Amino acid sequence: MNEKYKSSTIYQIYPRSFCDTDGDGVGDIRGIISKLDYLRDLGVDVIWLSPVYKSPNDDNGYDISDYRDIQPEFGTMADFDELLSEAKSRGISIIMDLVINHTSDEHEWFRRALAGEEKYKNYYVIKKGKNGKLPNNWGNFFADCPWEPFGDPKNEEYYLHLFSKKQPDLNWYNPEVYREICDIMRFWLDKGVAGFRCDVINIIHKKSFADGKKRLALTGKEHYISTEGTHRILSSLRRDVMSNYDAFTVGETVMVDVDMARDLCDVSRGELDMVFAFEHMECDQVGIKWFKTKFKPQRLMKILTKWQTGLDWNTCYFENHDQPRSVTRFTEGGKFREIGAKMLLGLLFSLRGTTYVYEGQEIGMTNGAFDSLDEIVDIESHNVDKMAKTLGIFNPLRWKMIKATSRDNARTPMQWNAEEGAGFTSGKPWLKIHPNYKEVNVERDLKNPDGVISFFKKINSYKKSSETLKNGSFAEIHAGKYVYAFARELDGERLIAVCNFSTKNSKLPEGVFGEIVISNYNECDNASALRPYEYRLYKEVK
Ligand code: TEU
Repeated sequence: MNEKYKSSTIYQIYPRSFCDTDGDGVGDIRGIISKLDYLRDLGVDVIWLSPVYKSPNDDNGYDISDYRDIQPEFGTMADFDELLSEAKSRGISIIMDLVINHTSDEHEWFRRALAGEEKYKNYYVIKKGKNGKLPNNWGNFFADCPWEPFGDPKNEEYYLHLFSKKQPDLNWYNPEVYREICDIMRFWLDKGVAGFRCDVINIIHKKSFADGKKRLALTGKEHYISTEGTHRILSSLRRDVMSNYDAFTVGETVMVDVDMARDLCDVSRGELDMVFAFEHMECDQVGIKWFKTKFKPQRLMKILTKWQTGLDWNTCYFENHDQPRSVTRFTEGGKFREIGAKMLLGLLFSLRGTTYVYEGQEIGMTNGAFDSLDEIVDIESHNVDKMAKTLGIFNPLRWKMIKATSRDNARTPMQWNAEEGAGFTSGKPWLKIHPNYKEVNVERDLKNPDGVISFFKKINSYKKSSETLKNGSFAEIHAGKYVYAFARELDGERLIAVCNFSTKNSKLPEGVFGEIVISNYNECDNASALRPYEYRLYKEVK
């Protein structure tokens, strides 16, 4: 991978929620174009664009019905081309979301399969039921049954869908599928995109369809997580496609441990360039993500250290379109919202790896303010509610679970200013705008020299200019109940990052010293106490 991508600051845009220019309540490509100067000023090098392809929107674009066309709500291919060239002229590259575990059931391949064309039937995973029963006992990511009757129920055939029933899984045993996907990748790379974020990429190849070991969630996963078949496909994609372009891949790899992640992005194996792992996103859950427990900073620290020391190159992220907002999740918020958001950014940029931020994180946007399930759009949340109901869980508890964890928490429209519609839309927004937009918005934050954006720019440009922060080694110094400190070292230069996850002062741990080069408090002092949510970056003075 070209080194420039490794040290890029990558900004994820969820197009539906970013900026709407035609008043239909849904963000669009022209909206993104209108914010390119803003992104350049933040110091963004690469945009990861969540899906903009044609889609019936069962899963907000992660169900693609045409990989070579643009969703009309978002604009046209001409708009996309303009986005690419306008971004390029500002030094910004774009990576696309590559969703190839499944297509939409409205994709032409699936339609032709349903119409009886054998060729296309073989593009999908279609299995016979067993004596009136489903093909196997597997579970589904969206709290559904993963098998749906295919065509005439008399045939007792079912298609596999690990996500919604409008997202049939592709059959990666079929070389035609491989060829089609290679062509799709070349189509976008030839246009000039800088690569792909590969959706649930480590589950595409299923090594068997036998019953799985019974589990609370995702029974059967041992048959498809990071299989040898997936490894083979990934190295072929590199050889046949990626190696011909100046581009990179980042895989969304679910349920991986450090060893699996290492194999999936090992340079000598030549598969992915980097991976998103999830263990740190699970630090506040018991078993499954819907069972949240009180956030204990030390658990997060331990997991971060484990990955920083176990994997040579990490992706560093605290947010994306599937996760609750980090400032709500990892800080007390309220009066600590801004300082907490800055501390989390300080920590994020101090870690070793490529930094990924999600739209709104640069102003400390919070979880959505939803009052009931009626305000939630996300299919996963609705399915979970249904399943929990059938298990006899009462509504107050169901709603508590969904409110804390729903993916819509991160999908509320971007808050640009204090006007009605938050500067996101002049129409009716597709998802409720957080009522705090009057205080939490880009325009207001930009005016404040101590705003979150100003700190974002500071730490981002420091990282870009510091070889030590970019490439230095990582060593934990302290991981206490509230305070985390670690060193980054290169060619004799030593930087120490320290942060306090408490609403109270905490003692500065031993081994943290030097000259403060960045802090999220206005007046840096070298006192032995860290203030609430204080972050400091020290440079050792020789
Ligand atoms: O997500 C895959 C995934 O496993 C989870 O992060 C998912 O969001 C869910 O919470 C599982 O419980 C990717 C995309 O990021 C997500 O938006 C899509 O819905 C999904 O794949 C299917 O394409």
